[in-house]
Amino acid sequence: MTQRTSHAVEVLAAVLLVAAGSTARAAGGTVAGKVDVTPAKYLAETVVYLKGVPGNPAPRTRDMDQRGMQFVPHLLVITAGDTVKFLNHDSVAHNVYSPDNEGYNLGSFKQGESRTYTFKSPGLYTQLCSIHPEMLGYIFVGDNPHAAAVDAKGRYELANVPPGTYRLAVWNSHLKAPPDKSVTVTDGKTIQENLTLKR
Ligand SMILES: [Cu+2]
Repeated sequence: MTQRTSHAVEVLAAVLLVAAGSTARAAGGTVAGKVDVTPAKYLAETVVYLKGVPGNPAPRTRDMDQRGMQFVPHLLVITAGDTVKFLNHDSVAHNVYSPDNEGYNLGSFKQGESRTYTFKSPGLYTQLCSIHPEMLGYIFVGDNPHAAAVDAKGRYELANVPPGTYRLAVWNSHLKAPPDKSVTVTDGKTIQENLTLKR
């Protein structure tokens, strides 16, 4: 083997090792289950998330629309570092602000315009419009990407979680969260964890 070919083989081997490593990390395990919410009218405002999952996810941009005098989606789940692009599809001007955590006020803007905000800190941000006090949305900012709103039946799934032991937590707009649960995630396995939220 020439020196040159040998170098090419080494580079290829290194690339394959990195690829294998990232595949293993991407696989991970899954935590899934159902959240039982009483009263059921608050079900849609429920987020299940894992605390302290390591990683350095690439920032993303997600949309929150203002349409029909509502924030759409009503609840948006993102990760710290992500940007939200606020749109306006109504014929009236809307304002975008939140008094929570570090707070923001993106001013008022007309149909077809948009504003962006990058969320640096994890937490729950009530999303309000100063022009229309009846408008209310929620932006849940996780400290890692393993957070999800429940579906219409209360089910959730947190996939591709790197192996480890974490605290499973739940947030709801009106109901007190039960104590966190400790969960141990292993590669290729799904853990079932059902949760109950009551007044
Ligand atoms: Cu408005």
